[in-house]
Amino acid sequence: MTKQFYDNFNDISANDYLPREQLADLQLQRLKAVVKKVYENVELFRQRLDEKNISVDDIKSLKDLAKLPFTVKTDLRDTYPYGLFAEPLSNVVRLHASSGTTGKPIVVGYTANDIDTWASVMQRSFACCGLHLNDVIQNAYGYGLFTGGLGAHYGAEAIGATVVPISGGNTARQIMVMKDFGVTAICCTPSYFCFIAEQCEEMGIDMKDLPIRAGIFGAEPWTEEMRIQIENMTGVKAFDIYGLSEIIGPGVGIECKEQNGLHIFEDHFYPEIINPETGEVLPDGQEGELVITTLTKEAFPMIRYRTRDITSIMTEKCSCGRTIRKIHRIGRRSDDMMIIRGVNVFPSQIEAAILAVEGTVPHYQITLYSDNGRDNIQVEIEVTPEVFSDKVRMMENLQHQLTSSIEETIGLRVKVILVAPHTITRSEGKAKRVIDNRQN
Ligand code: DLL
Repeated sequence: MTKQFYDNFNDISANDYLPREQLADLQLQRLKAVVKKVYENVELFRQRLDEKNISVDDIKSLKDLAKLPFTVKTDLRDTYPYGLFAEPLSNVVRLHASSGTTGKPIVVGYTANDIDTWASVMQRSFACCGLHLNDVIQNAYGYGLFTGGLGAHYGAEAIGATVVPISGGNTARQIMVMKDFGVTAICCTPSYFCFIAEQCEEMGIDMKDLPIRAGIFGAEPWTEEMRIQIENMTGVKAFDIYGLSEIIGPGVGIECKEQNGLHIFEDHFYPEIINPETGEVLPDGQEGELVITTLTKEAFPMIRYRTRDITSIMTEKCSCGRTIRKIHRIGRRSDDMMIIRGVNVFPSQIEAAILAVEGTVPHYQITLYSDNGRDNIQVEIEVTPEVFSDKVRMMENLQHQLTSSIEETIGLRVKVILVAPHTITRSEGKAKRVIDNRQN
């Protein structure tokens, strides 16, 4: 299968470069087919379309998509586990699940064709950031119900690269493998990569001396400041990859060599940006909630899925030549927002403010607490061993700079605590940046 995919590679990636009208024709044709499929096979979608008195014949242009109802996360929970599947389980060859914060996970299914589609968008993702069959890809996304591991695995094989399926964790072994196997690219969360880089440094290994040249980082929000730190520290070019289980897993979008916005594989995933309050579709360039419709999924098609991820569709053409549109990096989710004394704050703003200050390392923990009924933010920030010496003046100075940097960014004065190296819990997957200790 691997070789065959690689031979077909030009055909598969051709959809990255279609003239826009041709892409729109393809999208419309696929949209009609997917709406027909969900109407015929998924009770919830049929009920909702009937309630709105909409039939497949009402979809005459891509604009008509706006007539269709949204799908939200609770729809997936309410129909747990298989209620939104559009294929019988006998046609489903794989299940994945996303744990979420409370209760039951959401379960997603794939037919054999869906697995091929996924491998193909991941293959296009790797190609987009310059990987090819000579690469040795260390896949440190978790294998299992999480989509990261197997999603990246199939794509890496499809491109003909050599895959090291190491999964997350066991950082010392990750470093040994990276060094001994001649790894040229790594896939993991950006926070886990920071941990690996730190361990490397402590073992006296300079990543800049190793052949590793690219990192495919995603599954959690991260900032431009984090990219700069990673690239400067390790010499690894850091690419942002986006995806979510409900749509397919990783491979919904990725950065190209420009590293400025993520191309969405629009022939499979139709993006819209809406005003999260009113549901109104916003024009390209305006920020809002990303809504995605899958155009080709068989087992688990999604119509207008509200991702809660906040971004905008970029209006400028990309110099890489791809015609598929780009979104700005996802810095926040609508449900990430902390409201502190009436001010809206996102964790990514705090990360950007910390990393903008020279001498910081990307390990921090945000804690919300209440003090006499008033909400407050505490940010523990690790400092380098050099700073965490007995030079009290240096520490005081840094603490002051960090407090000001955060205050300038979010408009609130927070409690900054500088902590010793290795105090903050490291993540091997998605980092938990915020702990909420407020009494309700
Ligand atoms: O995290 C899929 C994935 C795996 C993406 C590996 C990239 C790499 P879920 O666990 O369902 O799926 O979580 C999806 O994670 O709605 C975003 O809020 C967030 N997310 C994913 N990628 C990014 C990114 C996988 N590059 C949720 N930047 C999404 C910011 C991201 N947030």
